[in-house]
Amino acid sequence: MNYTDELRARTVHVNAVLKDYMPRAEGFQKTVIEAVNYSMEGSGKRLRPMMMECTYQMYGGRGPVIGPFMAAMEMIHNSSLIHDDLPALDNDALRRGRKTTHIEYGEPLAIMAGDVLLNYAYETAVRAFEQVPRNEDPAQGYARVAQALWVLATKSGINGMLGGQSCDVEYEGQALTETQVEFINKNKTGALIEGSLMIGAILAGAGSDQVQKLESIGSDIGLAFQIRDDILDVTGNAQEIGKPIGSDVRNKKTTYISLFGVQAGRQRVEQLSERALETFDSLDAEHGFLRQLLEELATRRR
Ligand code: GRG
Repeated sequence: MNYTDELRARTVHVNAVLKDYMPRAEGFQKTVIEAVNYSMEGSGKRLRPMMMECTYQMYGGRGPVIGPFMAAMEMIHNSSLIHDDLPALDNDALRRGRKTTHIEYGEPLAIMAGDVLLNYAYETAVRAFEQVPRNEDPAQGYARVAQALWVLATKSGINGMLGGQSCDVEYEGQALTETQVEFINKNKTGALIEGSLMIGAILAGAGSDQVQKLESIGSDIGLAFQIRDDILDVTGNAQEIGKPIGSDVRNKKTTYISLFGVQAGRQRVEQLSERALETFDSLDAEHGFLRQLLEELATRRR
């Protein structure tokens, strides 16, 4: 299968996994669940669960234990997008080509939907304990799920996505150094990508040296991904990326692009991608599709 067909097939597969784990909209709390499902149903690229499943397969992982973690990671990512679009943060009305959750459901319910989705992610991830394969030592299977849960929680938290985003919000309107911008990008965007690559490998039983290398690949790719996002915010096509451009200038954000310009941004993305691919090639296992996916992210247009 060529890369484009495989990307399409893998996206369809991730969407099917997500559908299995989404909550049913029923009961008095039906509307907030509808808001949660609305945010998840958009045409997201599903990169994080896709990367996670790739590293799982790369180290010989088989079976359904990965499913709850794939869904949980996308839920955490989506909860962050709901909150990121709120009037108090980026104040965006469009995401993935459709109305953002607070425009569709109102601000109070969108705040709740973000919280509900963040919590539901953990309600979902713990279901992996039920999926530990019966044909291997259960203690080893449970230990892997516990370690994966720890990575999921820490990469999302104050030393990961939430830490980076908190600084992004607090420092808005201030002149920042490259080190501060890099800290924000590595955490608010890189941490979930690091976590995704690591969790797949952990659940498949890869050694800690491999998991550490995947963390460093995730860090480089995550930083490159955010710089690419900042480039698209200046040069992108709003229709193609499904959200308005110019958000960083409007919100007075210091980005790698506002510091050094688009050209330098492109060079930095290339440098980071090259380093990530070098590390990828030094791993003990191969995955042609994942390698190409990581390569394509450097030049993505949406
Ligand atoms: C309630 C969990 C929670 C979080 C609040 C707002 C916030 C904290 C964090 C925001 C972090 C953030 C939005 C970082 C930007 C990451 C980024 C580049 C997102 C776009 O990712 P894509 O391109 O989007 O993968 P799709 O739509 O394809 O999924």
